Amino acid sequence: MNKIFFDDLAESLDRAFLRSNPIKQLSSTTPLDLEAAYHIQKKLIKLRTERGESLSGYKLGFTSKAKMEQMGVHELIWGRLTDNMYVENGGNLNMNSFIHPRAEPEIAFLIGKNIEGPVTLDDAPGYIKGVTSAIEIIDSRYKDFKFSLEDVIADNCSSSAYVLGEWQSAETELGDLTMKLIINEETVEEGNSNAILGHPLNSLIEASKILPKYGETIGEGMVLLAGASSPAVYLDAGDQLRLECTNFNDISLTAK
Ligand code: OOG
Ligand code: MG
Repeated sequence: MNKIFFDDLAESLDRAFLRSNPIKQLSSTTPLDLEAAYHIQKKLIKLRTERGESLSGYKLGFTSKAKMEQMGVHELIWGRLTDNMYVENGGNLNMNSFIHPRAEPEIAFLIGKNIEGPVTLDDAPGYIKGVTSAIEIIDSRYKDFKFSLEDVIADNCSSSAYVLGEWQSAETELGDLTMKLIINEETVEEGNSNAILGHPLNSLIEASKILPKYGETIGEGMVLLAGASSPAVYLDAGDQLRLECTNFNDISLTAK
């Protein structure tokens, strides 16, 4: 693998992010494999941490059929979250900092103990300090929000912002929750939390198997996003966004 060449590709994705100006898919000119794609993602996040951001957690993507079908990618992917991506519940999303942002409903875990290897369903509660519903804002740095599996991994799985509800006890039931995404008082997507790998807890189990293989620890205090239960929805300036999820208080966000 030509690391210097792939580092340059990370820089072009970073520029697209900084200028809110999309680029052509990397795969349209460069053959990429998974190793190269995750290498580019790592470098992309390094560029951000060198500017002062810090790693705040991880996310899984394509953990539901609805998302796989919407984007035409059928494999589980993972990306990194930074503190700069966090937006407070009830806050504003500055649309100028994005290219073509979309919102999607998620479940989030607050990690209570370092995850450094596979965790079983029985052990999982010992690693979870809290759970909540969440809204993820994804934004592709590629034109028309189109990409291959490798492109989207390189682009940090379209991660761009996340809003968390109030953390609740790790014992809160996460299965079979109705998750309604409401924009300007109209329900635009309604999903069920079991669409996420059968049960959102399975996302934590999958993350515990995959991330340590890449040398990543899902550290105590970090956030893990389980992946969306229904397709993502484009946002426009002025949109009032709300997530209603069984067992959790509503979350809201205004696109400015
Ligand atoms: C990739 C990110 C997928 C999810 O929850 O499935 C994702 C994308 O759809 O652009 O975050
Ligand atoms: Mg997501």
